[in-house]
Amino acid sequence: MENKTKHLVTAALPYANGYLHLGHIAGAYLPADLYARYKRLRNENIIFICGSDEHGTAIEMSAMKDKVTPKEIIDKYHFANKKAFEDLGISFDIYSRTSNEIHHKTTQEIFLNLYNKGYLIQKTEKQLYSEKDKRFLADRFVEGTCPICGYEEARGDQCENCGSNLSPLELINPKSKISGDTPIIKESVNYYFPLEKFQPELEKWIKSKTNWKSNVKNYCEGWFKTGLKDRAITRDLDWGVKVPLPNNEGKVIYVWFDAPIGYISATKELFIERNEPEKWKDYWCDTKTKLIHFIGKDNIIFHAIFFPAMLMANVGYVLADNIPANEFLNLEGGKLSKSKGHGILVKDILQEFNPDLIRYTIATNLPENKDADFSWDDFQIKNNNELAAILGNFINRTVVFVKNKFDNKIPERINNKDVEILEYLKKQKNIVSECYENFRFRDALNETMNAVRAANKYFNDAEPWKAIKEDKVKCAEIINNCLQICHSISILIAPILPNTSDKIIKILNKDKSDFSWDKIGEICLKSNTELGENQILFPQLEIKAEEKFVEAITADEITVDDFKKIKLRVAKILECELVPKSKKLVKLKIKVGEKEKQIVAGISEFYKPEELVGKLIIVVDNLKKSKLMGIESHGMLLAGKINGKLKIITVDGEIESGAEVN
Ligand code: B3M
Ligand code: ZN
Repeated sequence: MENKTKHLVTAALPYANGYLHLGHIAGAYLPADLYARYKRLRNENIIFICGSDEHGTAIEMSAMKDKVTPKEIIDKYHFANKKAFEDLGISFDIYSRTSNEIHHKTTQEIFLNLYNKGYLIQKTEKQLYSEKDKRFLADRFVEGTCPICGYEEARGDQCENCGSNLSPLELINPKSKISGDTPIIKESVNYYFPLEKFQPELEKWIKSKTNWKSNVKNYCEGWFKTGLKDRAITRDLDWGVKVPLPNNEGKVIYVWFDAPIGYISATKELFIERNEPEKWKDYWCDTKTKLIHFIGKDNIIFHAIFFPAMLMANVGYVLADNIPANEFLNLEGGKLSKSKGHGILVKDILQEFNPDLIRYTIATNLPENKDADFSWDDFQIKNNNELAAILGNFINRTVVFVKNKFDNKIPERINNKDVEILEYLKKQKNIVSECYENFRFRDALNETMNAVRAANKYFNDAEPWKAIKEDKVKCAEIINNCLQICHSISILIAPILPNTSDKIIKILNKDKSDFSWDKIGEICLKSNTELGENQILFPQLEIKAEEKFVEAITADEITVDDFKKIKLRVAKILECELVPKSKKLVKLKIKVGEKEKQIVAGISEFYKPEELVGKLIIVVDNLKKSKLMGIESHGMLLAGKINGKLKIITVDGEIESGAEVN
């Protein structure tokens, strides 16, 4: 085994039953990516692990609701989320999934190991069972009358009306949500993990972690005070990892038991891909590994208490070195979390905006110590006043100067005396490193931008536009410095702005041979090299984005009455034109019965305006007016996507515009 410290970085496995939103990114994935990229630039040994969490009742429920199989649900969201991560530049070494066979096997091995060591406790409990559905009905699969307030649609785990926590057995008139069947009470044996037994060991372990964030330690101390309780790790469900013991048909392992094991199985898979199938042990079973879990605060108990206890019981596995959990990111003041139902989806915001701008804005707003806020105004300001005005400006003014005054070639440094700015960069690099090492990513960003500010100040103070007239040798040295600084900056910003970093390297016409953290502040560019083509890194952003991407993420089931509120009508397209400067939008004039109105739709990638005129389509007629890129839209047309291609919903045959659809 290698002697060097190994960094095993994990980011929480998102459930594959919904799209990723910015709250997810701010909570776990961007900080993890910043850290991983920084470590790679230092040539440290690091692997970065993630994947989809594809089990749990939520997925089985979504499948039932949509009348599809759980497999269809997880495939849809797994691939969509994998792509969103890639497009945002989240640089996992592997993005695996817990439905993979290797994961089922690994989970079963760990479960069996605990069983064989005598850790697991069997408990017989009364549960609701539907003879019609031939299954036990877990919490969410039953509905009935709340014994506290009388609400008739209370769930098996909670009454949404009065907020009481319930167990399915307490419901009056329970009914299966699958078939409406009235369940009977039947006994079921489930296995429990003895968490209580591990409390002293866990407490001692967490006490020794003096560098953990206080929010994480406080949560844990809170749970210790209440006292840890044993936890059921099997469930009477269909979907999940099967319990690997005889006479346990119809039982699966609890999702929070299998999900963190996903980190281990994904590591195995990574090294199978790399043709070193045993190498995962170098990371998971060696004390020289630093295991770091990036998560949101709602997952602390599982990563700081439950999973470590599982690993303690298994013996031989490394425990977390740190768990830099974040708080929540709010959107324009409201919660961005999935449960609240509103947020900005990563896949949507990526359609219109530069991924580096998204990364940057989120990085400046990371909810490291308290909840933070994302707003569209801030998004625009970050682009125009920081990325364009500070970073873009420095690169551009340097490159333009070289083009105009030095024939687009890197001028020579003859005296090589003016090195103070390079010394400064070396020091600043250490300050930035310090921030990354301590998971202070907002500070890392600020200190990074301070370096770019210093670069601009150097340019201003050195006044190359004067020097070019008075002392050409001096001017050459100033500009040579500025170009070396551009190279240093491309490295320094790389964790945060990886695409921009690549662009700068291209503009400098440089290869990646000196692209590492220790080269910041060094002279790496050769004189007389011709520069590549210049480009504006951050064009001004003037889009009124406020109303754009705030979409409902998950819709709950609706009643017929809810549906009746939506007025769907047949409409005829009269005119259609592209919206200038937008990648997707078209403006349509439509006729709905006697009335004419304007709507805006994001379909220009798939239809030419002239193809649309004359078509009969279906619109939501009573949608609240909104503005898209400053243009009013008074409705929404219906369209569907298949294999990434969008198709407008049209009508079959003769039906007149204005007809109601229901
Ligand atoms: N899937 C919860 C979540 O997405 C859960 C995390 C698993 S980490 C092992 O927030
Ligand atoms: Zn109630």
